[in-house]
Amino acid sequence: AAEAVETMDGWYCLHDLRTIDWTAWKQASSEERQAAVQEFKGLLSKWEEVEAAENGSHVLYKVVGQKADLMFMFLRPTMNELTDIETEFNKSKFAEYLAPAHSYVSVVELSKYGPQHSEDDPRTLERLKPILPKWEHMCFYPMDKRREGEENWYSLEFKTRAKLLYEHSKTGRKYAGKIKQIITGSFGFDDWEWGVTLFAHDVLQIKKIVYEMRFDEVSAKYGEFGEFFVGNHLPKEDVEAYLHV
Ligand code: 76R
Repeated sequence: AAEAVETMDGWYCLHDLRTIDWTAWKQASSEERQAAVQEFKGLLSKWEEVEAAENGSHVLYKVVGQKADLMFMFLRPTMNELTDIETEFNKSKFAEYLAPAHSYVSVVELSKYGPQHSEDDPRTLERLKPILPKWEHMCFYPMDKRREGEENWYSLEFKTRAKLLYEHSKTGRKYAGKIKQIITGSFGFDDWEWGVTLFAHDVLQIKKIVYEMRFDEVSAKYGEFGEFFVGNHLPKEDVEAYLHV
C-alpha cells in the first residue's frame, strides 16, 4: 500500500446554504419581518463576538443563481458548536422563511507533504484556525481525488503525490493577495473528500485560478469536482436593505 499522509487539523467547518421563501417573507407583516431581521442581526453580532475572541469565525455571502440565496461558512473548535449554531439559527424567526439548499461538513486541513512549520507554530495555527476574510466574493465547491484504474491518487507513492502537490502550490502562489484559499477535509464527514473555499476581491480571479489549476497534473488527472457555489459578500450592515421588500 502507498504510504498515507498525515494531516494537521484545525477548526471544524460548516457551509450552510439556504433559499429565501420571498413569497412567505412578503406575506409576513412588517412587524414580523422587523422582529425577524433584528433577531437575525443579534445572532450575527453574537457570532462576531466569538470571532473577536478568536474562538471561531464566520462569513455570510449572497449566492448568485438559483442554487441558494444565502451561504454561511462557520468555523468552530468543536463539531458540537456547529450543531449549536445550526439549532439556534433553525429556531429563529428568520429561519421560518428559509429552506435548506445545501450543507457541507469538514475540518480545516493542512497535509504534511512538503516542509512545514510545527503544529504549534503561530504560522500553522493561523492557518488551522483562520479568521475568514470578508472579501467581496466567495466560491465553494467540493472535490475528490480520482480512484479509477491507472488514475488512482491513493495508490501513488508518497513522493509522487508530494511532487504533484508542489507543482500545484506553485500555481497557487501566483494568486497571492488575489485569492485566499481554505482547504477543509471531509473524509468521513461528508460526501466528497475536500471542500475548497476561495475568497477574492475580483471575482474573475476565481475563474482564472480554477481554470489554470485544471492544467496542473494533480487536477487534470486526479481531480473530480462537485457543485460550485459563488456569492457576493453580505455584511451585517446591509442585511436590512437586502431583506427589504
Ligand atoms: O499548504 C500549502 O499551502 C502548501 C501547498 C499546498 C498544498 C499541500 C497548496 C497550495 N494546496 C495544497 C493542497 Mn491547494 N488548492 C486546491 C484547489 O480547483 C482545483 O483544481 C483544486 C482546488 C485550489 C483552487 C487550491 C488553491 N490543495 C491541496 C489539497 C489537498 C491535497 C491532498 O492532501 O491530497 C487540495 C484538495 C487542494 C485543492 N492551493 C495552494 C491553492 C493555492 C492558492 C495555494 C497556494 C497557497 C499559498 O501559498 O498561499
